[in-house]
Amino acid sequence: MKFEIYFCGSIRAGRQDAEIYRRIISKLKKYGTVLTEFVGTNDDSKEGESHTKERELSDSEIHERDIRLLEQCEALVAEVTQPSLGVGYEVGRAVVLKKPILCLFRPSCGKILSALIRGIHNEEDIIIKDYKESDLDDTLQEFFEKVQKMQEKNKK
Ligand code: 6IA
Repeated sequence: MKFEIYFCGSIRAGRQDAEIYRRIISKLKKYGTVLTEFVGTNDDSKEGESHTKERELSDSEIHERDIRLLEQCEALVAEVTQPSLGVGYEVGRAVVLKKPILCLFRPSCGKILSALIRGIHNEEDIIIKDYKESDLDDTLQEFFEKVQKMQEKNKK
């Protein structure tokens, strides 16, 4: 299985889960290419050149580039525990683009997930999943098997 994956996580809405994003991204690499690896980059680390370039983009360039990547991707995975306008917007655009979607939410954080995210679950190509990190391997495997089956079905 090799997919182009768009990963979403909070940036300006708060970086408290950045380390979790990084760990999810490293697991996603088993299933293909993560188009938005910068979401998991440790903000305090020495930044590589590509990350430095991220900072030089204007907001409209970031938006344009992210929408292009969103159109290109074959699946979107979002960590939605830390509420973020940008992540909500990306998930909404991915629904309209009919991309397979997996939203990951940690109930242990004590927050309540927006009905506008929880409510899009359909058990088929849009999965909203309450998870613990120890469940991640199984959750990702199950989701990408579904994506694979959907792609095979669409080819027929
Ligand atoms: O509203 P937020 O900033 O929390 O929205 C986060 C989401 O929007 C992420 O899933 C990203 O895909 C997207 N996003 C927000 N800011 C950026 C950005 N800024 N670059 C690319 N995508 C972004 C500059 C890069 C930063 C790592 C220095």
